[in-house]
Amino acid sequence: MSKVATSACPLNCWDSCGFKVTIEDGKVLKVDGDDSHPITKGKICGRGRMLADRTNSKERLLYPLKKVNGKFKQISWEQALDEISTKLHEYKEKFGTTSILHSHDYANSGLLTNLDQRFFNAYGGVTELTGSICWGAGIEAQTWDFGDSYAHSPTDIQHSKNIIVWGRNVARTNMHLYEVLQEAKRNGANLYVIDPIPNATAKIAHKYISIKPGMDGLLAIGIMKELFRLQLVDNEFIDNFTLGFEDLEALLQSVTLDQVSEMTEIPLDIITELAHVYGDCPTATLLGLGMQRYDNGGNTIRLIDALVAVSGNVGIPGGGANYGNKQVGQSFQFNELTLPNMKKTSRTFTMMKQAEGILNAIDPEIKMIIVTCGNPLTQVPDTNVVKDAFSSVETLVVIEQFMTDTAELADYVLPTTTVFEQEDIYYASMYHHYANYAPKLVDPPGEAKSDLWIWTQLAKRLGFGEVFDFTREQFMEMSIKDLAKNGITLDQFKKEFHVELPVQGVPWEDRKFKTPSGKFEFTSQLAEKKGFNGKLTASLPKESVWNDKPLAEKFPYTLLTIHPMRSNHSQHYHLFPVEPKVRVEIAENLATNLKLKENDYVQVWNERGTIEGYVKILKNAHPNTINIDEGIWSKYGGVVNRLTPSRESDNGLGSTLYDCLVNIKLLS
Ligand SMILES: Nc1nc2c(c(=O)[nH]1)N[C@H]1C(S)=C(S)[C@@H](COP(=O)(O)OP(=O)(O)OC[C@H]3O[C@@H](n4cnc5c(=O)[nH]c(N)nc54)[C@H](O)[C@@H]3O)O[C@H]1N2
Ligand SMILES: Nc1nc2c(c(=O)[nH]1)N[C@H]1C(S)=C(S)[C@@H](COP(=O)(O)OP(=O)(O)OC[C@H]3O[C@@H](n4cnc5c(=O)[nH]c(N)nc54)[C@H](O)[C@@H]3O)O[C@H]1N2
Ligand code: SF4
Ligand SMILES: [Mo]
Repeated sequence: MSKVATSACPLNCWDSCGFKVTIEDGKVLKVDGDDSHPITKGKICGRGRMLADRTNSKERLLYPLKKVNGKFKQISWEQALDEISTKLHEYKEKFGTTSILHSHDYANSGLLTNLDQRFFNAYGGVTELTGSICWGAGIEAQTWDFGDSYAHSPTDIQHSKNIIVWGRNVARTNMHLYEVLQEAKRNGANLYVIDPIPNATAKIAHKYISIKPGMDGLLAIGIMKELFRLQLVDNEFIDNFTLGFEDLEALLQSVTLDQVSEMTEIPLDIITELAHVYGDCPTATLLGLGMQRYDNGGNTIRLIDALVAVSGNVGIPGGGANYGNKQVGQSFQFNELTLPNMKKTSRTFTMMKQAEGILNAIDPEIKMIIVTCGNPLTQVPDTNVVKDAFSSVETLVVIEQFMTDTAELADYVLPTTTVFEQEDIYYASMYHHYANYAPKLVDPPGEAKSDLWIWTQLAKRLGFGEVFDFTREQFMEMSIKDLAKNGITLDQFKKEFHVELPVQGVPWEDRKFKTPSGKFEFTSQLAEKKGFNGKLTASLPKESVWNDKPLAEKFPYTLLTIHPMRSNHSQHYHLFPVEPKVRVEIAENLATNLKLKENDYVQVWNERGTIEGYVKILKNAHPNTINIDEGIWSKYGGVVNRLTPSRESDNGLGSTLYDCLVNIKLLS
């Protein structure tokens, strides 16, 4: 007899879907959408469905493994935990706790996943990662401008007259927004897509605007110039609720419209048209993460924020500079969960430069790395250096479900559970404001254990077992404690499975911003306090003809490495029925100029590395642009991050993954 249970998607994604999971004989048979979820409404993507295959896969890690003479050998949990805790104890005694690096990303959006931080804090504080490869620059940009990064609720978009999807690959990465866009179109809204690649969302847009990668800030400058010329700005908002307008004005005067058009490679009339669109409020701007993965990424998002502000689209229904929605995560009690006060010492490396951090660390050197919820060997830029770094330490421990590129390098691999094998509450601070409860549905295979069980066992052996002397239920209670004043309880989560969090649907409606001045800041006081120049600039990508001509002559094409359709980063490729291949997607002008045909085998390279793959011609993609989807494992020929730079963006310790010049040639 099969039964259907309610669950939730744990993947790092905009949508945070509700699931219905069919279970038979203690096994997950299939994963479908939960019709009753108010936002995701019964629809899920293939990555969500494939979580059944991930859970049942024969390739699951089932036992603790230890590398002996270069080969993995199965060991007992007892041995693994004893040996790892002994090392943690010895390293602490000899070199101090910061000789341990905790390398992680956000592969699981469960609240209790954060308990890894609780472990490392109680241990005394380790070397931690700061910043974010994912969205760091944009979050910092919005923090400088508004005081935080808040988005409008998904339903608010039905108030928009115009919608600009700016560097977000909605149909692929944020599927429920795609449906909302179609509905808004049916209700009469006009849809514009600005992107170097004419993605599936561009196909349903009234207008697709092809832009040279990394030039969006300049485009925003051009649109603002036209808004002022056409007198379509909101003077009341500028006069009463903003700071630093004179600096913005001076910047707008320093660039001509012809320069904007020439450098963004967008015709003048389109810039004017976009000014009319922004002036015709309410216009919603839906920002993606693509255009902030450049050296000038933070400034880009700030210029678009400024455009949204001067056009009067801040704090009104149907408007907004919608990027992250940090109000969602702010609903939970992370301090109680992670106990930052227990940390006695700490050191930080940035996520981007973790490899350099490891290789250059002195006093103490990094002796041990523990990896959770991340696969740095495929996902962190400049893979060749990452590999050197992760190979250089005495002890590498990876907590994983599968033998990933990172796990392959490990000294100890500890098998962990999937979403259906443990209870948790899931949320995403990206799009909607519902958190989802997922109970434990099946037993884990082999000896796989939850991450929490592993921390609990290690904590006991290290003498701080009491810090983990709570049940999952108690930890969940702890994380939602503050929501009690809104009448939200764990019982409600367990009964209803998705709970609406008390956040604002139209942020900044009261025109009270969380910046130091309380205003929207064109010139950021917070930035200045942190030692940056708080003014907006007309900065350009680093790997560009303007900033590095010799490099641009040697490597004339921009390489994007956007998120794959059917995999969440590196998590699904190995489950595809047909083995994945590296697809090198090229703009048509490259095919013509270099005489490349569909399926030709090519090499793409720069000074950091090289990759080979099969040509796919991208019709209407911006000239001189190449894309190779990120996430493919090295065994399938992938790891495109061998080519990407590990520089940090202009603010927020974000990434510069797409600020990457390459060359390409036909092989054989
Ligand atoms: N299928 C799938 N969905 C996912 C994920 C996944 O791996 N697979 N990952 C999830 C995660 S962690 C994240 S962070 C989100 C990311 O979600 P998105 O922000 O939608 O995804 P990205 O792949 O980062 O790229 C977004 C778009 O930016 C465009 N772009 C690149 N450079 C520029 C530029 O200079 N200017 C402009 N205007 N556009 C540019 C790309 O062409 C692409 O269409 O997706 C989430 N959803
Ligand atoms: N070139 C390029 N690189 C990129 C990007 C890009 O656009 N281009 N995007 C960047 C972005 S936006 C992001 S968010 C990062 C994502 O980077 P990662 O989060 O490192 O990527 P994932 O492939 O999701 O790998 C996470 C690993 O965590 C494991 N895992 C899943 N659930 C759990 C769990 O509950 N416990 C434990 N211990 N492990 C678990 C999975 O098996 C998987 O191997 O990649 C970044 N890298
Ligand atoms: S990956 Fe995203 S869209 Fe797909 S099921 Fe999970 S939350 Fe939903
Ligand atoms: Mo991400």
